Order: sequence, then C-alpha cells, then structure tokens
Amino acid sequence: YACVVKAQEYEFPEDFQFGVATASYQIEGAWDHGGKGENIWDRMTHERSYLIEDGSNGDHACLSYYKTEEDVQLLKDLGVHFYRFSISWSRILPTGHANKINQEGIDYYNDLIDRLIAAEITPFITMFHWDLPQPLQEIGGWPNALLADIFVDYADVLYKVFGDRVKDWITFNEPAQICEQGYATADKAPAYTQEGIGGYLCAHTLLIAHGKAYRLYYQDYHEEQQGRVGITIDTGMYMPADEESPDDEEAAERTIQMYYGWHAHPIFSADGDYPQIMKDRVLAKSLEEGFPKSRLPSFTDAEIAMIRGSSDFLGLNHYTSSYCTTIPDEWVLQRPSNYADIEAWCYASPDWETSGSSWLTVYPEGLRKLLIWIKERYNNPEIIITENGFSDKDGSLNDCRRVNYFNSYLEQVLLAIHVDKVNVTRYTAWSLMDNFEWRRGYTERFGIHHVDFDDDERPRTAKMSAYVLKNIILTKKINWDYTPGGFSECDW
Ligand code: PNW
Repeated sequence: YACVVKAQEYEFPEDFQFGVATASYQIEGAWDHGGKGENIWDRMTHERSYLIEDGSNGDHACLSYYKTEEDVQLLKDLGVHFYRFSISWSRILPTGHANKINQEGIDYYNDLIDRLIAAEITPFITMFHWDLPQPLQEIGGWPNALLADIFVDYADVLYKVFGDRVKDWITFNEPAQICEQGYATADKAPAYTQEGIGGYLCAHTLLIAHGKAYRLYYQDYHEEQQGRVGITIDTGMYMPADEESPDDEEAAERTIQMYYGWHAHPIFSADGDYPQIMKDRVLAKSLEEGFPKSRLPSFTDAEIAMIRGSSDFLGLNHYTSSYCTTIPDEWVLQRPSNYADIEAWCYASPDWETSGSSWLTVYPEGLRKLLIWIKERYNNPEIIITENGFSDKDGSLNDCRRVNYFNSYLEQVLLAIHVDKVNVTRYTAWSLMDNFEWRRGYTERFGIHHVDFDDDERPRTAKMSAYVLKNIILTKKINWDYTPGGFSECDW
C-alpha cells in the first residue's frame, strides 16, 4: 500500500512518451482490395474458420483501410505522442517478393504517415505483425532459413519508401507467438504442429532476419535518415511459486530464459547467442530422444556477432505473470516440445483478477519485477513498452476494470523508473480500438475505443479508459479519483 501511495506522487519524466498500438490484419479489413495479396491469416480464416472461436475473420475488421482520417482524429483526441501500427507485407508486396511493388499499398500508408506527422504524432512502424504473404508460406514459411533474405528485401523497400519520414522501426512483433504458436502449438497461423522443431527453426530464421535488417539500415540508410530499429519480444513475468524453494527459483528462471531469453539473449546479452541453459537442455533432451544432434539450431560465430547488439531499444509486450514450480513427473510430455524442454509448470494465482482472455490475469507488480530482471540481465537497455492492455467480453464503455489495469500497471512503471532506475522511455497501450483478436475472433475486446462490428460503418466510441489515458498523458500522473464526464464512478 505504501508503494501505491508513493507511485501516486511520482510523475512521468518530461520526455516520457505515450502511444497506442494496432496491427494491420486486426484492423484494416479490405483483405482483397487495393491490390493486396493473400496472407496466411486470410488463408487460414477462410479455409479453416473452425479454428476461430466465432468463425470470423479479418476480411473487414475495423475497416481502418478506409478510415485513416477518422483513426488519426481518435489519436489526436487522445493526445498520444506516437502511434504504433504495422504494415501488411502483402499490401506492399502482393507475392511477398520485392520484384513487384503495389503502389496503392504504398499510397495508403503514405497517407496515414503524412496525416500522423501533420498531427505531430510519431509513426512507430512494425514491419511484421504476423500476416505473412501466403506464397512465402508455400515455400515453408519461417522455418525456411531463406526467408531471412526475403524479409530483408521487404525491409529495404520500407526504409526506401517511408524512411524519409519514419524514424522508429520494429522488425518483428513477438517471435514466440509467431514461431512457437505458428509452427508448434498451432495457436496462430499457419497453425502447424511441429512441436519441438518448428518453433526453433522459425525463431532461428527470425533472429537472422532481424539482425540483417538492422545491419542493412546502418549500412544504407542511417546516415541519411537518422532513425532507429528495434524488435518487440513478449513475455510474462515468471516467478518462483515458493520464494524459499531453490527448485522453484530455477523453474521460474529456466522458463523466462527459454521463453523470453530464447529471443532476447542473442540480441541484448553481452555474449549473444541463445542462453546457455537453453542450449544445454535442448541438446540433452534431443540426444535422449534419439536425435543425432540438438533440435535447437546453432549460429555461426559470424551470426552471433551480427545479431548481438542489433537493436536500438528493447521493445517489450507484457500483459500477465505466473508462478512456476517443478512439473510433476506424470505431467512431463513424452514427446519433443519447447514445453517439455523447459520442464516447468507455471500458473496464475487464483487470487489475481481475471480478464476476458483465459491467459490474462492481473498482477501489476509483475511488470516492475520484469523491468528489473531485464535491466539486470541485459545491461540496462532503453526499454519501450510496446504493448500492455486488458480484455473483456462485454465491451462496456464504463470499463472500470481496464482503467484499473492501466492505472495499476502504470504505477509499477513509475516505481521502476523512479525507485529502480529502469530506463523506460515509452509506454504503449494495446489497443486503440476493439479488433480481430486472432483465434478468439471478435469475442475478446482490448480496445480503449469500442467498435460496433454489427454496423457496416464500424463506428468507434471512446470508452472511459480512453479518457483516463488522455488524462495521464496530459498530467503525467495517475489519478485514481478521476472520473471523466458522462461516466459513472468506479468502485475501487
Ligand atoms: C499480443 N501471452 O499477443 C499481440 O501482439 C496482439 O496482436 C494481440 O492482440 C494482443 O497480444 C492481445 O492478445 C500476445 O499469452 C498474446 O503471453 C498472448 C500472449 C502474449 C502476447
């Protein structure tokens, strides 16, 4: 409680920046308009709609492709410093390859970028937020190592056409979701189930692709454009179930190293490469299983050096936390998988508030602990929180539970900045508006603006949380007593 009182006295630093995020497939719609090619989410939702909770898709989503002016107005009304959005690869390069550029796609993003800049809102671009061009899936998708160079060709086009005005780039959004869920556990497109293998191959390609895209920027563009390139990696905070137990301590550390360090260690650690514990464990398990070598691919020394340090900031997506302990023997999977390689059991405390998403429970202190963990392990990098947010199912405008989430997580950011001296420079709320929540379709809402998906016009309406964030941006403080006009008071 003392901490909470203190947090309320702290202010966000003068140059601290706030923004909101979205992703192309989740909001744009116009899936086959404007010369756009097909991507893996189009294909999966159309051919296997049973994989989506409500059988829906992003064909129309929030119709943001047609609503640039209106969306920029929402951002202006919020007073955000930046807008994090992603580019649909197949809108720029319909086949995925850089031989044919779709000018209509370029025009769409140029218009968005220009309107943002006119409104003094910094465009913060994610190059890849999951919507891989379908033709690239047909040659294997990310587990095909050759995709790294194809991605770099795409990045080259983006720097060339938008880099005069865009200074903040994120290569990939969440390697773990793309790779483990896309190619191993089937929770994201293309929904493959190559457990213990597909995720590792995919992440290996992604890390090389990221490193090369970063090096390309510094070789050909940085001198003239003066921008920055980073990556966004997601993780929960993993904590020992029993703080006194060394076994639990190890289970938690192993989990974060093999979920988060898997992607962060090669880029942000002093030594580079995958975490030692991950290399050791996957090798041992692989040999036990009869593989001739580790299922985890290895980097050459040149690749380790190329990837190490290839990020100007550490982009962090964080939503939730869990407690970890040793997995009971009878639960250990008897087949290769990342889960079995980690061999820990992590769960949310039953005391934590739940949300509209089964995986998301509210534990604000976890964010502060995670920020400290990152600061200590990776030599105090600049951290940009690129996503943080809360879902519900009812979509209520008087969204007190979302307001509680933002207030309490932002309090922990304040404590991390002022007490722990963590270098956090930006905070991004997910999401500007309700949107297509991947396999959950439209059943879970993360927006600070409500979207009416039954109305062909997809009208947006500000929720209470939008006004509360606006007030935080304006005052640089968290005020639990603030109730915006027209809303009813929350009962804390
Ligand atoms: C993010 N987890 O993904 C994505 O970047 C967004 O596109 C998405 O809409 C948002 O979260 C809400 O789901 C994550 O289980 C999903 O830890 C789940 C987890 C992490 C990130």
